[in-house]
Amino acid sequence: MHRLFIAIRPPAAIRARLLSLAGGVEGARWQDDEQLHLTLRFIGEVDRHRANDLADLLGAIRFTPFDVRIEGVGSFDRRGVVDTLWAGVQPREPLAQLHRKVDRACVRAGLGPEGRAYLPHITLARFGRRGTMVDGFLAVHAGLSTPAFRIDGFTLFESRLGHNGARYQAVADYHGDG
Ligand code: 3AM
Repeated sequence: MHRLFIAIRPPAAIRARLLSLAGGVEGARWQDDEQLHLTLRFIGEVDRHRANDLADLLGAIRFTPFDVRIEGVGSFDRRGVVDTLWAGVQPREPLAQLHRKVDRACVRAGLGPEGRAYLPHITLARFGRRGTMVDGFLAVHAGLSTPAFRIDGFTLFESRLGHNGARYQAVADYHGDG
């Protein structure tokens, strides 16, 4: 079985900016350079046969490249405890459109439809069960903003558990038109 997800790797300069935010939050496990990504769709465990079908369907997706930028920061909670810090991405609509195309490919490959609302983000840090206070971080970086960068493709990744959290390995790259 393979644990898969579909994501976009931001360019190195953007990743460097995001890495520079690390620090000063108790209990945070900051993502390293290789882990930074913008998820389009989480897939989960699939067998090789279904993964191959999905890879073919992803190859048929057409989209026009578009520009986005990092804007602001936020957090996700699980049962009232903060478990993720992230950087926001704007504008959201072209990413949501691409997400819908990827989601249709997943459904055609026999996977379940997306279960959650799609909020484009790049995870910066995760927390253990006890969570932490992130208000200071959110206030300091509320105005975070980067230059625009182009989204002209996406990648199918396999997630493997390593010593310092999940390691992500690119399985296949897909490119937009133009
Ligand atoms: O882009 P981020 O870091 O937010 O949290 C996991 C990560 O998202 C998410 O998939 C991305 C690559 O691992 N993920 C992991 N398990 C998940 C699940 N059961 C999940 N997303 C939804 N449902």
